[in-house]
Amino acid sequence: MRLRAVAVTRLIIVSNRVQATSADATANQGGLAVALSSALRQTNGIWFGWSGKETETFSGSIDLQKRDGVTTATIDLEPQDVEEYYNGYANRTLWPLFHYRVDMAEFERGFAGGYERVNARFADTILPLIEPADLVWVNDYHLIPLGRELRRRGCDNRIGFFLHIPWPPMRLLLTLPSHRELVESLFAYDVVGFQTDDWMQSFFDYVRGELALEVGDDGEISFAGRTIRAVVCPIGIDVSDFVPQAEGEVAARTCKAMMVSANDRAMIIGVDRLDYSKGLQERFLGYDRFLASRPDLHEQVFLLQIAPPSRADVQSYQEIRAGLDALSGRINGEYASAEWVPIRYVNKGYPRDRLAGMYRAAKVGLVTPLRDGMNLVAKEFVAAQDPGDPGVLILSKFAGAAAQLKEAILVNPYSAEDIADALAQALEMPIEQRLARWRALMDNVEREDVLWWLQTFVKAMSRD
Ligand code: ADQ
Repeated sequence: MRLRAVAVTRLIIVSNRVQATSADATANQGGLAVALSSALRQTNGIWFGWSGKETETFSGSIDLQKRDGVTTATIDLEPQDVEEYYNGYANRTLWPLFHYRVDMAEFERGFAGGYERVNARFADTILPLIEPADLVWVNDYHLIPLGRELRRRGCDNRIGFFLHIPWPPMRLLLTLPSHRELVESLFAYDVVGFQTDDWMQSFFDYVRGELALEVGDDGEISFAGRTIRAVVCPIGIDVSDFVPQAEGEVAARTCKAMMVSANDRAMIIGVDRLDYSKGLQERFLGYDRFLASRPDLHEQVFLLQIAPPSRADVQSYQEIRAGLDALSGRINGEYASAEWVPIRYVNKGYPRDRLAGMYRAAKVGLVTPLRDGMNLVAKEFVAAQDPGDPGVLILSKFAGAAAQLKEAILVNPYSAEDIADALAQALEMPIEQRLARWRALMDNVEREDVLWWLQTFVKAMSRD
């Protein structure tokens, strides 16, 4: 990806994990890693974060590397840090709560303590790397208090924070024992970015309702002597990299192989990290309902669900995996014939070029998270389509991407009937309508790509 005159100032990007990806990397890493490594390629910045490795005793020693045009700086964490900060507060407290799953959120003081400790460790380690003119960009829910920790250590650079996941409604956030401290720590930043206006409005509800603050026309909010600006800045994909991959040789071979194996059946594709927020069980139940209501289409369609396991150390993720194994087995057992299996359920990741070929071979992209900050799979599906014969995107109303991708068939992912109806509509959609919808979707995916996201956020951060 070429960066058109973007950051004049050096960028220091901080996120939990640092995974500079080469274009052909298998991406069972999240969308954040994919997007940031694309964005940082050919810039002169540093990407700082946890190496993913553990060490007996925290030393703060930094592993500095230059890979694929991106300088990365990583640190190892102690096992207790990983348990309390990463598996604990980030993945068992904030992730479920911010995806509206209070029922799954675990509130443990030990987790909160580990979260504060690791954020302080990040600040200690990163501070010597920061030069006076640098822009510091902190990413995601793992690191909300990092800006405050940096300020406490005397950092007066411009610091921005971007939240990749939803911001929860005020009444849900109130269930977090330290909600106020968490929100107040955001006021250490200069700019706070959200994927959609919906998430930003939930944040405003909290600062108005709980902190009794006013929100200015420009999203400005003042508290304890500091003023932050909240902005909406939806993340996109690296179109200039992904479209050529979708049109490349590997994708063409993969697409052809899929077509042969599909044997004239229409393929519906789902690609998600195995996570309860992605609505996989509800999706399978919607497909089950579709099969029940349309016996005429049996043997003519199949669902390819690709779902590489993630966060396998967390029990709820083990449970969802077991649940999906059982459900796909039940549906296949009920409908399969000697020649046809209705669900092909694959628990592994694929290189991006092969993934692009699979998207292209599909007639329907089924993207139905129960709640998602954005969802990059929806955008990748659109970008990978054959412009002369595009597939149809079915998208959850509750994905951030729905605010941009309005020409998709938008569904309520909790409703099996909604999903079943949308599948029938997508599979029977006339070519003219498919073309018109795809063109409008692709215009958006091309216009608001990852470069646009990077430039828009950096511009907001640079503004005095
Ligand atoms: P994620 O929850 O990880 O990201 P998403 O945006 O869909 O979700 O990104 C997933 C990425 O992983 C995509 O690029 C996809 O291609 C890749 N991927 C998934 N399964 C794969 C497989 N089997 N093989 C290869 N690649 C696979 C978080 C938030 C999202 C937000 C992003 C970016 O939860 O809402 O869109 O960050 O901000």
